[in-house]
Amino acid sequence: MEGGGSCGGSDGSGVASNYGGGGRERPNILVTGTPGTGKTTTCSLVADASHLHHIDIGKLVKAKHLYDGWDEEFECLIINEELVCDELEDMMEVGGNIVDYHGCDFFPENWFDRVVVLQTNITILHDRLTSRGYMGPKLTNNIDCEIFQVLHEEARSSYAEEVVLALPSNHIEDLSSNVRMLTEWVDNWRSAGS
Ligand code: DAT
Repeated sequence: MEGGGSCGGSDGSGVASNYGGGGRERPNILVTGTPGTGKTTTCSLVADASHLHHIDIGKLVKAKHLYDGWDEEFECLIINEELVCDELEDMMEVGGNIVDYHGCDFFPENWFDRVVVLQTNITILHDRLTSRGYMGPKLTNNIDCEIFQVLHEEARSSYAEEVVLALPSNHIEDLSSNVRMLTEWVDNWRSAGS
């Protein structure tokens, strides 16, 4: 992966287990997955439909200089995870955020009520990444990341099983159904205390 399965979740639909903690009035969602799987596209549509605040960690890191340097091999910024978490803390406490990043093991577990892992067929992902100009180690590393389901494993080892949901993101129909399902989940979400 740059810098750094099947449906999880309690019922696979993502709609049943929508009671969260943390005292938030609105849920926080993390959308993760290998670069090119559709995180930004999905987050931006869900954010519009559900009135969530879309936080693109890559953009935030650049804008606020939350990095330690540049990785020459993978041609990406080396993010400072502690600075990123400090930057996000207050917003995450309030809730109503959809966070978009190709990593998930350094955020506090209790920040998220749902962790979505997008997954893309290797041939499709290869086409998306090459058309983005990826080549060499950056391309191979990202493809390997998807083949070995690195983000799904990372999510499963960092968050409770019922919070993690893997979703296919190959075709436009997947995009529509993922956005619809997540929007419905947000609409039905109630904090555990209410
Ligand atoms: P990411 O943020 O994970 O890097 P992206 O949202 O930028 O990915 O999407 C990469 C490209 O793939 C972009 O051209 C939009 C397209 N795309 C994303 N999800 C898709 C889907 N489910 N069906 C078809 N195209 C999709």
